[in-house]
Amino acid sequence: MRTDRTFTMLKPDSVEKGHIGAIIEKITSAGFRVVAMKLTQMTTADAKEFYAIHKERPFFGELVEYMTRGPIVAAILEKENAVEDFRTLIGATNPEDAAEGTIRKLYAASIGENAVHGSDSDENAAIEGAFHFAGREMF
Ligand code: DAT
Ligand code: MG
Repeated sequence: MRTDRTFTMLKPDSVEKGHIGAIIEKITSAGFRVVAMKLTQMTTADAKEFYAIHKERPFFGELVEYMTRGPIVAAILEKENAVEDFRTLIGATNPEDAAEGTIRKLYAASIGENAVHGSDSDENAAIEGAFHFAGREMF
């Protein structure tokens, strides 16, 4: 069996609204194993680097403001087909388009404040996990 990893963040709105426990319950119930997890806060420089691919987009400033306004839960998750299955579990970027039962449908307020991040490829999962965690923090 192939075992893969993905990277997630429970974004500031999820932490502010007290949704950490409910969202982690959905993630572990869906078969993901927690490899690494912590409460942390991104600096402006961190958020600009993490989301550098979006730097020319009109929403970039708002995205950086939002992602740095309070703590996040960062985590690395393991499961067969982790990247794709986690994207399915969180739902579409815009919660209005997200399928029933997905994390964004349940907990996201808007496309800008959409509750959770999920890596979009195995390559980015490795880059994003290493951005937030040292090797000794992965189990
Ligand atoms: P995803 O997080 O589903 O991978 P993305 O990589 O296209 O989506 O965008 C990263 C984040 O940027 C997204 O989670 C929320 C924000 N964002 C994307 N499109 C947006 C838009 N049209 N207006 C405001 N924020 C947006
Ligand atoms: Mg993305």
